[in-house]
Amino acid sequence: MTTAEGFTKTPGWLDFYADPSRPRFRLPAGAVDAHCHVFGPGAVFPYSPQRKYTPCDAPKETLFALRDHLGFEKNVIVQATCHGTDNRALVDALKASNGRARGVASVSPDVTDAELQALHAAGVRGTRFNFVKRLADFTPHDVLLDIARRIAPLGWHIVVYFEAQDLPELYDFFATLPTLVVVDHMGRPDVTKPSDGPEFNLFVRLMSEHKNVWSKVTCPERLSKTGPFALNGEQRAYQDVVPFARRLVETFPDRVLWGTDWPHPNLKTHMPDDGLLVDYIPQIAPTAELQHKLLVENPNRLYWR
Ligand code: 0GY
Repeated sequence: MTTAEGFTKTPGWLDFYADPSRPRFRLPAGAVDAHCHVFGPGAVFPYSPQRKYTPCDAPKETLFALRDHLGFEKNVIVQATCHGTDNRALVDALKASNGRARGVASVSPDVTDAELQALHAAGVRGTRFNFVKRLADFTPHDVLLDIARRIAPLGWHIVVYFEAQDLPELYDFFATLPTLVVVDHMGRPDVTKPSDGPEFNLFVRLMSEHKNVWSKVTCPERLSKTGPFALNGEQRAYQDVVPFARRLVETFPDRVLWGTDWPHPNLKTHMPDDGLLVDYIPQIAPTAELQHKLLVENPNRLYWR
């Protein structure tokens, strides 16, 4: 479909779930959706000329309505690659949130101190480095380290997105980063492999050896091979991802975050019901104490201190 503004969605692009269910799991007061995005609208905030995909518009008003529908108090909005290092849509959403959203921006090496200060004033608390090859072009590590040194004095952290097979070559670079480091989607494990096997053990080792590394236990819908229902039809969502997320929540209860990933970019076959995603949480954080840390204490400590 071509929008009036001339942006044509990537073929096969799945729009976000139009009518999400109301979760049966009641989120604790103060819960934060700590990974979500805004896209455009393209007519107001054009997509980056360097983007690898063109999404549907997913504006702030829809995100805030979803927040209220699901029972979250606040959002952490993460700059997506389709907006490149133009953070205007993000900043617009942060300013409209009345303090109920913080942001993670993408910045280029030539960002000025004044621009960083303006982002901070709008509510940005981190920057994102993307190592997923289908989403971002390679940036030399020394350039990223320069950015890291620039944002460190602001108290920001670095969000990193990569796939599990690339962790061996990225491990030492991550270990040199001078800030807190937050990993998207558990470093995208291959969930057909064992959750206590060598691949995921390396990720657990990264978090064990480096106490500045946190993880989002997000995106079961992106990682799952079994899908939203277990193979026997039982209504327990994304069960093949549960052992991975639960291992992190139970091993590092003070360094995990959860978010919806709305509007779920680049899913090709299955668009999750966001209400069902919230109902997945008790499977990976089975006690009220773990749920409170995951959903309330940890994100508030990181983004609203
Ligand atoms: C996510 C996942 C994806 C996309 C992006 O910035 C992005 O474009 O993060 C993906 O395609 O796996 O977390 O939104």
